[in-house]
Amino acid sequence: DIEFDLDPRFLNTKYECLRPTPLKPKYNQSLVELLEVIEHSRELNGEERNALSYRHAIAALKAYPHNIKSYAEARKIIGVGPKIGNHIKEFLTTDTIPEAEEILASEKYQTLDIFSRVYGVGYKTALKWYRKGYKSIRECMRDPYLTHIQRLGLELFNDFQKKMSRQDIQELLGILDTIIKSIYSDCIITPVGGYRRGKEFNGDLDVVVSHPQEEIANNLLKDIVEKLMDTGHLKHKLFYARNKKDTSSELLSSHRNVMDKLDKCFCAFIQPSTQICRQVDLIIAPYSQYSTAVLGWTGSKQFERSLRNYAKKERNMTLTSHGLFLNVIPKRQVHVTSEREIFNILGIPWVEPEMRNC
Ligand code: DCP
Ligand code: MG
Repeated sequence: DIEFDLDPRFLNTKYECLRPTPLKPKYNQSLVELLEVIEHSRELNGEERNALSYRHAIAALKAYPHNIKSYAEARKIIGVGPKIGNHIKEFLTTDTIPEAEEILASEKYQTLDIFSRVYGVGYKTALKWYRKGYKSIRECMRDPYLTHIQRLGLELFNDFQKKMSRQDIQELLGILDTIIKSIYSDCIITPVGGYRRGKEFNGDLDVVVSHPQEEIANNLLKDIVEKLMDTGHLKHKLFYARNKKDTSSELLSSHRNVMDKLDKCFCAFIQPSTQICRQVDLIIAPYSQYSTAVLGWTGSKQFERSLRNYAKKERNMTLTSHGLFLNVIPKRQVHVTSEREIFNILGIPWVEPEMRNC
């Protein structure tokens, strides 16, 4: 048996949030890439449970401190069962995974992969278009039954496919900063999502905006969006939601994987220097929910999922973008003011945003 130095508390766990995961893991890269193909194909087939078990195994491999050398070693990792273990065995002997190769070569996968990248299109719509025989974005655009948002997504496809460098994002942040602070100078503007996790190239920009005065924060979305329209930066509103300001019962109702109830606008935003349309997701958080909103929107999705699961199963708490709650009757909110405080209360070692890339 091969010896390896997994710290059982922080490495070999089913909770990704307990261990640091860098953006570019040093080990097991090509294995991870092949497993990601299978995972994505499960997702495109609507096999969410199965996709999730691949995601757990992939996350564990990304954090693993050296290259896997044997089936036995792989199977010692929590999340690597016989199925995925066998794929790893295939990889160790052939340098590839036959199923992943088949998926990559299949026209169905290639087509669904493209369609599912369209804004507002999930696997179900992608599959519907595929079954109608469409092979390209151009053909989808001729579909007579498109919703408004699907048409918009298809029209914006080329622009949205272009990744943003960190410099592109800084340009957008500069504009947002100027415009938002011209409305209220003490707004707090925090870039989150992949950019905050250190990604070199990003598909969109996610920003959490807050203001110390509750009343101002409550109406901030409308003010910002109006100004962005007036200045000509905002081309289309892809998604716009303002939610009733209510008591704590509302704050608890966001479930796992369901969008939170923070005010938000997903914008198609013109980048001045390139004239490319960029997706900018604006999320408004009341000051009292600021730290949980920033934590919740920093990601990765898998990191968030594991945090919420950990809070629930190991601490009897509920963590959402709106706050941290004790699951006693009646539920009680735990007042938090920073990400670090949330990690402390949950008893999770601090993980830098750059290490939340599971
Ligand atoms: N998020 C979440 N659940 C949602 C929406 C968002 O947990 N329903 C979190 C996790 C994401 C982050 O917000 O990581 C930002 O969402 P994105 O979809 O923009 O994801 P990323 O920024 O991580 O990646 P990308 O480069 O695709 O934008
Ligand atoms: Mg993002």
